[in-house]
Amino acid sequence: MSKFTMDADWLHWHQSPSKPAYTPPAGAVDAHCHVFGPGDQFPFAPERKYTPCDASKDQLWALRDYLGFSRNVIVQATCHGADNRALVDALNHSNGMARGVATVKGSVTNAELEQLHAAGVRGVRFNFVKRLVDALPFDSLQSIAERIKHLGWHIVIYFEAQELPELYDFFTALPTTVVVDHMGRPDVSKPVDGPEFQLFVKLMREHENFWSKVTCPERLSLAGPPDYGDVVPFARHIVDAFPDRVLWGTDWPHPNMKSHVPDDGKLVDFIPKIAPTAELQQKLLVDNPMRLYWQD
Ligand code: 0GY
Repeated sequence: MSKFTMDADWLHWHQSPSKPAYTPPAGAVDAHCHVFGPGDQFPFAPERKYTPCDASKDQLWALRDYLGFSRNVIVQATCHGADNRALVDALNHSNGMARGVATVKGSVTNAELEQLHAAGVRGVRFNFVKRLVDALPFDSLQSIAERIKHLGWHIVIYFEAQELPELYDFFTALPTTVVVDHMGRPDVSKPVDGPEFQLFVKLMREHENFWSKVTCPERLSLAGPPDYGDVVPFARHIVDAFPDRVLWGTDWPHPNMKSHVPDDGKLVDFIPKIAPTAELQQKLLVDNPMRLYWQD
C-alpha cells in the first residue's frame, strides 16, 4: 500500500489571485506550468515523492485567460511519473494553444514518442532534484536523448545549484537544445557574481544550445512575497545576457510550496522587473517560446 493518502501534502494553489498590474504582450506564453489529475481520472504515480492537489486543464485555461496569456507549455511533474496521460489529455483539449514536455522511461517505444509528438509534446524532462525523484542512470538518459533528437525535441533539466559541478559534463554532452528549469535553482543568499551562480552563467555563455527559464521566484526567494526582490538580480542577469534563450512561466499550481501560497498575479508583476523593456518582454514571453514550441 502507498504511504500516501489522496490528501495533498503541500499548500493548495491560490483560489483568487490578484489581477496583474502588468499586461503581457499579445500572444504571451506561460512556458512552465503543470496539470495534476484529477486524481480519480489520472492517478498519481505510485513512486511519487509527494501528492499534489488536483489542478485540471480547465482551471489552467481559466488562469491563462485571467492573467492575460494566450498559450501554455505544460511540463510533466514527478508526481505523475512517466505516465503522461493527464498531460496528453490537456494538450488534446487545448485547441493547439498548449504544448508539452513529457517524462519517458528508457523503454519508451518510437511509436509512443510519435504519439506524444502528435499530441503536441516537444521535449522530455530529466529531473535530478533528489527530494523529487530517483534519477535514471546517465546511460539511460543519454539513450533517450539520442532517440528524441530526430524528432526535433529538446531536453528540460531540473537540478539544484550545488549539483551543477558534478552534472556539468553530462549536461554539456547532450545532443539537443537544453532548457534549464528555474535558472538552476541558485541559492539567492549568495552573490550573483559568486562562483556558484557564475558556473551556471558559464554554462549558458559557452554552450549556445542552453536556455534558461527565469521562473520560480516564489521557490528561490528568502525575502518572500510579494516582491521576491532577492531573486530579481539573478533573473535580470540571465535575461540581459541571454535575451534570445530565456523563457518565463507561472509554475502553477506550484507543487511543494509550503512557505506561502503564491499569488499568480504578483508573479506576473515580477516580469517587468526582470525584463524591463518591451523588446525583452516580447522575446521572453512570445518570440522565444514560439520558436521552441510552435515551429510546426
Ligand atoms: C516545479 C518544481 C517542483 C516540482 C516538480 O516535477 C516536479 O515534481 O518540478 C519542485 O518541487 O521544486 O517546477 O514544479
